[in-house]
Amino acid sequence: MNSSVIDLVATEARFGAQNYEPIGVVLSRGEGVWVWDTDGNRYLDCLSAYSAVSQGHCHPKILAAMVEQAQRLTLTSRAFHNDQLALFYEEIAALTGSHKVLPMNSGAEAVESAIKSVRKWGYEVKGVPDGQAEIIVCANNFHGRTLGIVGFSTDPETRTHFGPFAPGFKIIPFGDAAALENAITSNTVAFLVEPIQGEAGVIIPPAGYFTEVRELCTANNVMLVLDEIQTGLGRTGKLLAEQHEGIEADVTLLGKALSGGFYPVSAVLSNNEVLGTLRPGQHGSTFGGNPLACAVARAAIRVLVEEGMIENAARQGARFLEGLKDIRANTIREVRGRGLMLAVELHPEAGRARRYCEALQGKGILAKDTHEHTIRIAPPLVITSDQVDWALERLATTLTQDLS
Ligand code: IF1
Repeated sequence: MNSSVIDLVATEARFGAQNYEPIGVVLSRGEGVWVWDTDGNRYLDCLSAYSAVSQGHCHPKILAAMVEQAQRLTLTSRAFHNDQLALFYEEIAALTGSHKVLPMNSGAEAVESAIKSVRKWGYEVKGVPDGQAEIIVCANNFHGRTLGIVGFSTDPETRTHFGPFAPGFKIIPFGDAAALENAITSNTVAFLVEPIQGEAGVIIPPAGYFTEVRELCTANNVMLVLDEIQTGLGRTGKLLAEQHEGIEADVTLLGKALSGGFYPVSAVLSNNEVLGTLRPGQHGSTFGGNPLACAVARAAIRVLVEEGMIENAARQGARFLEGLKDIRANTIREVRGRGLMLAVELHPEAGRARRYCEALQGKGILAKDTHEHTIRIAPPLVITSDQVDWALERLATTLTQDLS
């Protein structure tokens, strides 16, 4: 790194809360699957900002939509109507088969809004006694960083010394339908779960799990809330990860790629019952549903569908997964994935996954480790076969090294 870049890193260290430990690269430009650092070195982005840049960096059509809207009207608050919100509602509802939409900003805000909505539905429609609503979640979940959400996290890193926490949540193992059945009571209002656990290391549940989950939720009048903030919008090779399971959630959460990485946009999508319980003044957000967010999200959804990114994710994801499975390396314990949501889990004795990510950086690939021994691989959904092969070559070289 040159001196000015070192100054940037030093300034971050001096002024910034140190809640991240970034890989040693300072990025200054992005286009498609590629990003460049301040020295002009090019990297293939295998993180996509945790699946928020699924459409590729700086997608020109999303940029154009953002610029056009930003020059006209950015924020009005929901005290007044604007000419983008209804169009966003219509397009996202048609795409996902939803009846009601609640626009928010961050993924965590969508999760918190869903928790509030299903509790309200529980009290006012299901008839759960006030203050006794229970929501079931899974161990090793990741749904965001707010106090309410980390209160039901099982990861000490995300919850230690942030208490006290809100009650009303039960934790069960992921992938175990019997555990869900045993946890449901007459006060259960919802089961909140990721279709594939991302942060936990791309954990895919057993075949048939979500079919049983859907049946149990329906039979017990429990709302199935699928957090598709990371798995949704093409990441797993289908528009929504639930489609791999042949089920439909009662409430679906979207974020990240909903804006193609240009702007924080999230949404709670539901049937009429759940979001229909909200009345004026009972929930809100300064920026939620603003015209700039809606214009960006409309463009992000449009290019995702019109440019065949979802089908490409399925095709290139299968190629990537097969290529990773073909790598013969003693360091690899397991390769997992669906679409372009992939992970390489290393044997503990191979050393920290971060060391391999640092070695990959030297070969022109940016990837992120999770939970010590797993390397996440999630490139933008616009990746080509040649780029997948280019990445596989470098991954094979790196993973056959012993960096313990
Ligand atoms: C960080 C993790 C990924 C999410 C799911 C809700 C949210 C996220 C399934 C909240 C956000 C981000 C948060 C970011 C890193 C990243 C992450 F490592 F933290 F867990 F992707 F796996 N549901 N995930 O994955 O959305 O409020 O962030 O918009 O906090 O370090 P958000």
